Amino acid sequence: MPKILARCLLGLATLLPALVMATGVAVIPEPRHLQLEQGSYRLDARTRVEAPKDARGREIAAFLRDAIRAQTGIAVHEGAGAHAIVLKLDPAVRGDEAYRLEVTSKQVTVSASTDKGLFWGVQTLRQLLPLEKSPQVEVPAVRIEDAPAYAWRGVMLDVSRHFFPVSFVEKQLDLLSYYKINTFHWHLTDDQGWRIQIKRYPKLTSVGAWRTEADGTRYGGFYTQAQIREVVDYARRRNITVIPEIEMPGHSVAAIAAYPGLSCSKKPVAVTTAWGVHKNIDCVGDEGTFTFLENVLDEVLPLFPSRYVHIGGDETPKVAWHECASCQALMHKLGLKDEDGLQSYFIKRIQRYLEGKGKTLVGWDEILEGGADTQAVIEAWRGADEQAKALANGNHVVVAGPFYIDRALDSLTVKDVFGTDIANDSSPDDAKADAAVFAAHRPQLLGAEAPLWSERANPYNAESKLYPRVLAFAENLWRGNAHDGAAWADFHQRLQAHYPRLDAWHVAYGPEDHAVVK
Ligand code: TNX
Repeated sequence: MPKILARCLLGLATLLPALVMATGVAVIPEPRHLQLEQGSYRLDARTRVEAPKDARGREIAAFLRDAIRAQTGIAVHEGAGAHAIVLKLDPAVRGDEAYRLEVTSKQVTVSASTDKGLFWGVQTLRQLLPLEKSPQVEVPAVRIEDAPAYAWRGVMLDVSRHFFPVSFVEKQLDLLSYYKINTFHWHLTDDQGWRIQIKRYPKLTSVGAWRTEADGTRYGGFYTQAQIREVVDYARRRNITVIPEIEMPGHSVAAIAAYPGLSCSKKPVAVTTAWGVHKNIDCVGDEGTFTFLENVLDEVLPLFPSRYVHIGGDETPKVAWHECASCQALMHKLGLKDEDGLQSYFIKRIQRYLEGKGKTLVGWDEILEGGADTQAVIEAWRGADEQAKALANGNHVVVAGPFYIDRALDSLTVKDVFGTDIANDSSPDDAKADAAVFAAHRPQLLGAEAPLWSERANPYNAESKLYPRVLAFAENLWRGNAHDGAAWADFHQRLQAHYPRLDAWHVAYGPEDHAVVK
């Protein structure tokens, strides 16, 4: 049975709620307040888009006009007048990303106190437009007041284990932005490939971006700095901040393959094809390592306006440092008691360097080992204990662990992603102790990220892992409340209305989990 037909039958069987059926209003993430009104707005060639006259205002208006044209075929022009779509800055709409959207039979108004809010209002408006090519379409009359619960709503893409071309990345940015994801974490380096051009160290890409697979084929790729700039700007236009990740001191085999002097042994190695954790890491006892990394960061930072820079810091076995004379000498000189202390020294030194350039360091939760500076943002991936530790230490935290969308669809269901409440510890064991910490440190919780690690993901199957789970993730973070059964049923109904949109964009989304399809 064709997928579409199966879905229709399923939809009928479970009875779409009256709202979705009658009006076609199915916004994801669900707005905080949505009031359906009588009537509709007729959008046709007479429609004009009026926007703030500054550069960003015009850009947002142009984005909306392009989107309307792509979806309906209607060419709307810039300009004022009766029957317009008006985008306006209004300080009364409080909140960094908040917006108000009013659709009446006479006019559409998007108001916000920031460009960000205006843009999200536009994205909601796009979801209200019917998916039909026609010289005139009806937009249902609504009144929406909306704002997100969490400021950091991110998706991470690992482009090292498998490489993803710019066209793929940009298509995902379109989709993520449609669902109000505002952060794209770009995992640009790892053991199996270095993917960002660094002009001072050309071997990082001539050597580090390529590996020889078991069957003898050469696999790899990288982005030039011009391509990186293009993607960062593409994201900016869609309200998405791109955060680069340059892994250190672990997950660095590709860099060491290019420049063996980075390691403690200084021995030549190949870019690895083996997944997992590698013992060959950047040498902390060699000043040259810091010179190298600072020079790399000097080229990376100007490409990314983001305040945040991710330096990895995960899965760093310290045997190489244990066996290295200069590392041990440094450890004693600094009065550190073990290699965890050395790691902490390493991370703090890089952090100071970044802070000197006005940046905030982000690292995986292993950077807590040996002690982390409170100004670092911790990305918690190993569980509630680490999340609690980071919060108790005073750090800002981004939660990743429950949202590993590289996992198989039956081990992390759409419903799991939807239902995880990052502000509460759901692990059964020591939940009580952590719950108190979670509650006491709630303001330090910035939000969450869904990482797509790519050992088993590539441009051909990645969309089936990302979607529809990203839609559930986006709603979880935008709404930020604990989700009961009714909320899930409601989301699931709205989700059905999004498949035709994803189809229209040729998104190769995956199936829902068994529990839902049954
Ligand atoms: C652990 S999560 C890693 C990654 C792997 C992932 C999945 C994290 C910070 N490190 O290097 O890709 O597991 O295998």
